[in-house]
Amino acid sequence: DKLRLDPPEFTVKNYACQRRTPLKHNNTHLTHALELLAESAAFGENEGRSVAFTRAASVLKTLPRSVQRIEELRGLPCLGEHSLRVIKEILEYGASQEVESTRQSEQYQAMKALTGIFGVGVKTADRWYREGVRRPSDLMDSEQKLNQAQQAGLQHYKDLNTCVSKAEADAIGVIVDQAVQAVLPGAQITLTGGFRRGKESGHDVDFLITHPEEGKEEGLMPKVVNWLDTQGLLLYQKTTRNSYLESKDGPARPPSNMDRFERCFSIFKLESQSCSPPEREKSHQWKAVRVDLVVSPFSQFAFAVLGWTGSKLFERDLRRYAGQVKNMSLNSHSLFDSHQRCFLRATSEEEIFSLLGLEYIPACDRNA
Ligand code: 8DG
Ligand code: MN
Ligand code: MN
Repeated sequence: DKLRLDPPEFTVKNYACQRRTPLKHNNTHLTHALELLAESAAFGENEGRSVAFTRAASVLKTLPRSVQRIEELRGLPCLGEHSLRVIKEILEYGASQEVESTRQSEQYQAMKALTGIFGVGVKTADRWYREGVRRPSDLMDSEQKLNQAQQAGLQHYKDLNTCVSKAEADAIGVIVDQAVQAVLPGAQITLTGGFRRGKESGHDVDFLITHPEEGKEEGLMPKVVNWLDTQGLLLYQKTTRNSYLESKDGPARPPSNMDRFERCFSIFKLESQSCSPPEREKSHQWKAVRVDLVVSPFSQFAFAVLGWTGSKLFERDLRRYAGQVKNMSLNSHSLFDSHQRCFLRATSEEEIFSLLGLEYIPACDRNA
């Protein structure tokens, strides 16, 4: 028929790292629905299904205008039968029954609330759910054993579930820079994560720390953390040391896609910035804010920035592209060419994209 002969409405590349995904797009009503299904699948520990919905949403984020008819999606990658059915229903009726019933379900709501506690993952939340826990407040007077992270998460539940603004992220940046300069002059900090991609708010603030003289950064994290702690700026912190092993031929490859930098998961006590006096009296004068700190050797800095800027799907596809298309292995430390059997050095993100044969995608267009 005639429709079949028309050229596709849109063309979209397969991997998220091959396309530009800006922060603002034209299909939020569809992407929110698909992302809710992705979240629900993750709660059910069905990662494959979760990634499939996330990919479908991500493809819609790259389209230059809002989708009106399902036919316009013909030929697009990553849109499976299930995603298409949901999209079609929303286009025709304004909502999807599956999405709405998931949103209303006791299990989804409980899992959302419980995994919203810092330190609580899907496995723990699911176990609690099966034992009858529904809300964070159910944990306060229960027998459930909580580790230190979870105790802090419960204590600061409200603050940690309030978005962090860019202004708050910048204020934290000033503090982190002070701490870093105090213990290692000349060290450099870089804002990574969602804020580097141009987000105006986020669930935490991510920083990467390095020093232009290789080796100077060793053992830096405990000193920074100690400085912050002494100033009374930390409500919680867990530091893990660098477990990255150097071998003769270059850096050894970590076994998983978890990286091996010195890092710190923390909760900052951020003094209120500019609340008007009456507002200050109502509530406490500080806010608990999640902050991730990572220390990278200078030689790995470009890989670390690329790896910690996200989005998560963008990172996943960068690695998948490197492996499947280029026979290379990419992580936050290095790029290994399996064919030439050697590490490829790079000192900028641009260089890494180029080594992968990819067009450079700036951070603001990595919101896949
Ligand atoms: P948000 O905080 O505003 O919600 O968004 P985000 O900044 O994009 O999310 P994030 O959870 O803070 O993660 C930021 C980036 O950090 C993301 O691209 C994934 C990356 N990241 C982790 N954990 C690890 C890890 O263990 N290794 C590596 N290489 N990257 C990680 O979150
Ligand atoms: Mn973040
Ligand atoms: Mn983070």
